[in-house]
Amino acid sequence: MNIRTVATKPIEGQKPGTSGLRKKTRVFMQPGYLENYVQAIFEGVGGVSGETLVIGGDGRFFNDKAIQTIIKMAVANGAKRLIVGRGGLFSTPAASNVIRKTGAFGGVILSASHNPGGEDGDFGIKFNGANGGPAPEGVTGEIFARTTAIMEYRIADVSDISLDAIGTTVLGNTVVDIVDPVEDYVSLMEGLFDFDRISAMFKAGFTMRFDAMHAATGPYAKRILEGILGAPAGTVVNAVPLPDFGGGHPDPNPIYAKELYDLMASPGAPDFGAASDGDGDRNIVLGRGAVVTPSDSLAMLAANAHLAKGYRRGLAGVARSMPTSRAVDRVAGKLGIPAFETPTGWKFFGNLLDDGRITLCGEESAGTGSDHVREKDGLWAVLLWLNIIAVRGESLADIQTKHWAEFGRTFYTRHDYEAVDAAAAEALMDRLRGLLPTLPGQTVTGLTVESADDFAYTDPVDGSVTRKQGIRILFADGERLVFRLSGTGTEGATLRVYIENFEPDPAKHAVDAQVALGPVIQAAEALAEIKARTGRTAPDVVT
Ligand code: VG1
Ligand code: CO
Repeated sequence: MNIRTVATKPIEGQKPGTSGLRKKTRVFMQPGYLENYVQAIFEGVGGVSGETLVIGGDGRFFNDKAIQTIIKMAVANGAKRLIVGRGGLFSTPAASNVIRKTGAFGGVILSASHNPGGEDGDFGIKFNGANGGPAPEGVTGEIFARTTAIMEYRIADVSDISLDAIGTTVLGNTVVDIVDPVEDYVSLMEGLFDFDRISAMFKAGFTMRFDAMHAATGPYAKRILEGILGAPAGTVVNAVPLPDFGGGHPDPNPIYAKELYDLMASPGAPDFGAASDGDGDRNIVLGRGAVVTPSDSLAMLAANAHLAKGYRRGLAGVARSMPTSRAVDRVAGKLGIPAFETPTGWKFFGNLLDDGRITLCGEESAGTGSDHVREKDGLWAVLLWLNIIAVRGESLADIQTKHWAEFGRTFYTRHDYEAVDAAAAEALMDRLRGLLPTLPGQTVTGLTVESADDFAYTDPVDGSVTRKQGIRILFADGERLVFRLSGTGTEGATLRVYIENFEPDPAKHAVDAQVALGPVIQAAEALAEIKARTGRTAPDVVT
């Protein structure tokens, strides 16, 4: 077998963001671009010679071609064993599980998550380490450093291997195993949840719709919900992963999963609705006539997790990303367990999970997970919800109303301004940063600022410090505003404004969040001058 060393040169713009490297698919398809980054990964993680790697992605356009290239490069870089999901598919949480279960050195996961796919869409790649989680900052920094100095990459001259049949191929010194991507994940879920109780609930007539959005979760949801738990055929819709996600945008938000939201608000709504994103790590859950924010979902899961067999002993602690609402903190307070606040991005939960300090964690962006893997896990969250509903015998709407009555309601919304001029967005953030010292004590559209800072995080396990993670403004009456720029967008900049207010009085809970948060939304505009500085009159996406 011939191994080629190909001369190359550093390519600009390969700095990893919140979740690996994300670019337009056509950028990744440029000759040598993917190869450059993959070589930088292999070197940045200290070499893969003699190691086992898990490889798979969400099935989007270019997934199959990229996997062939990565296999050939892993062979050329001396990998001992490659575990590849059949068809090149792995949901992100399933890949995390396989890395952990097989004791692999790490994995290469191909996905741009909830971003649209296709030749004109987005593509992404990231490295997960031996714990199954996204590489921490130190490692992504090393990888980036390699991209700025790389002069050559290595690739084996072998023909493509078939990804469609389960089996083993030997390429030089490397064993390539094509495996069923669903099997191990199913047994993990069986160990965590009371499948008999959930199937009894379906048998008794409980109805649900799961929208897989033509993305990675389809085969997992079909096998577990319909195949094992006995939900009627047709419960899982859009279950076949497609390279362009059926032309849709695999983001389970009210805009892109509108059909599901409309169904759940209609008279013919099933008992429960759920959807996941492109790579299967996000989830959204809906009740008949009830919308649940991801922040509230995290809080309610924390309050009820002990009802499922895998969490019967209770939780060691919980964590949320800084912009996630503080609803879960109130649950932790009542349970007497620690609550951690981390920067945005799942990699920051890794040390807390590995060290046993937390059991459950989540983000406002529709991500919830636990110590069972090192990624957020969409289907896991749906199964935990089903388990809780089966045990409590109550509707999601009732569980939510009771939760708010017990803990108070944290009204929450996120306003996104997408594809904003990057310089204008940076200038807006810089100006806010400059204002920070002057804000405490000031009154903004009737709200008094209590404190204001640019969030910095010191990892309690390894002491590493991460700065500039978002502008955080707390007001005297429990309102909070957070401003940050997205690290996953591929066009211009995306400004995210996170808006929240706590309301203890149950008599004031049955109000639309946009209405309840009106004054805080006004304060955001007054402080950041979003309209004037971005030229936008309204957010592109409201969640
Ligand atoms: C967004 C979310 C963040 C999430 C990240 C990856 O990042 O806000 O919470 O961790 O996407 O999600 P940003 O930087 O655009 O705000 V996904 O489902 O990659 O895996
Ligand atoms: Co995702």
